[in-house]
Amino acid sequence: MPIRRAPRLTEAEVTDEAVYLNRRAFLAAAAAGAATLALAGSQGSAGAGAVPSTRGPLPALRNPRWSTTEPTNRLDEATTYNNFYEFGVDKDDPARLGHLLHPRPWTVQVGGLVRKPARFDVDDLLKLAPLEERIYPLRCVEAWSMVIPWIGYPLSALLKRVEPLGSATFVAFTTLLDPEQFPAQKPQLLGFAGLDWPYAEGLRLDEALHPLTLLTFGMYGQVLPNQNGAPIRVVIPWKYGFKSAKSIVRITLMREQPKTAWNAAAPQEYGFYANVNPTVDHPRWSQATERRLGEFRRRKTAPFNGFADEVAALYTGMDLRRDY
Ligand SMILES: Nc1nc2c(c(=O)[nH]1)N[C@H]1C(S)=C(S)[C@@H](COP(=O)(O)O)O[C@H]1N2
Ligand SMILES: [Mo]
Repeated sequence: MPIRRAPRLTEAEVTDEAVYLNRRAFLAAAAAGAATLALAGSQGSAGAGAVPSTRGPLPALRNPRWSTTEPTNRLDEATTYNNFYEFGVDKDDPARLGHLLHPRPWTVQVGGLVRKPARFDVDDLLKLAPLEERIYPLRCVEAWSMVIPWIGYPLSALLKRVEPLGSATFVAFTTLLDPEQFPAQKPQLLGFAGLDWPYAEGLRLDEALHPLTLLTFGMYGQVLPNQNGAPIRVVIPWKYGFKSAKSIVRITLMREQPKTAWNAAAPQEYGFYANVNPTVDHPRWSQATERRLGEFRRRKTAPFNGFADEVAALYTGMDLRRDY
């Protein structure tokens, strides 16, 4: 019988543990007279030659075919309550430390099992296909949710450009690895023994090619804020939020199912598929309901986060209780 690695953490559990560890690290650093924890504001600007496209308007027409009609959350809700563990495990860490990330210049390498591997400058990627606005609910595995107007275009436009080989079955996404920009990637100071960096996520190729899967550059009519995954992320609205990797530097087409960050950390808590499913509970909490930010009463969680008509056919013949 194969030996299974014991679960090391859960997304909610690690929060408390990592905060504890961080405070301990802080006290140790303070005792040693190290002032290095004052990360905020310690870095200069990107300099005179910086491309000024890291903030400001990003116009796009709404695509109602692939949008929910639910009311959107406020911008400040979507930019101050975030999961982005590279900045820390508290919900306000990404907003507090997001300025450390420099989203320009930025290149994305697209390769693996493709006929035309390429490195793209993110400003060229922005022009690869027409930008659309998509209103999607974001359902975190922690059982909270919000509705966000994203801006981007289907990931399929980019994947088709590099011409996947017939042997490609999965797509892996890799987030930037740089402890200077992502303070929690510094193991000695703010790290926690949970996720292996860089953050990794993945999809089956047919999921990645689905028109709902959005290569995302903006939200609320603006360029993506750093805490939401600037300059480029994916959004997969029928899956739990952790599948939607932020600040991507590499997209790799593969034959085998890629190793993904949360699944590797706690496989029985975070499946590879991670389809929003109210009938499959997280081992330690129910997924039947969720807390929409700004609402008082919990609401029911919808199968595939409300997109069952669009995506259920991707999973015909699969046991979604086993392949959770
Ligand atoms: N690189 C990276 N991507 C990530 C995460 C992360 O910690 N690191 N957190 C995920 C989780 S758990 C969620 S719920 C969403 C949150 O996206 P938002 O902050 O834009 O709402 O980002 C996902 N993408
Ligand atoms: Mo999440």
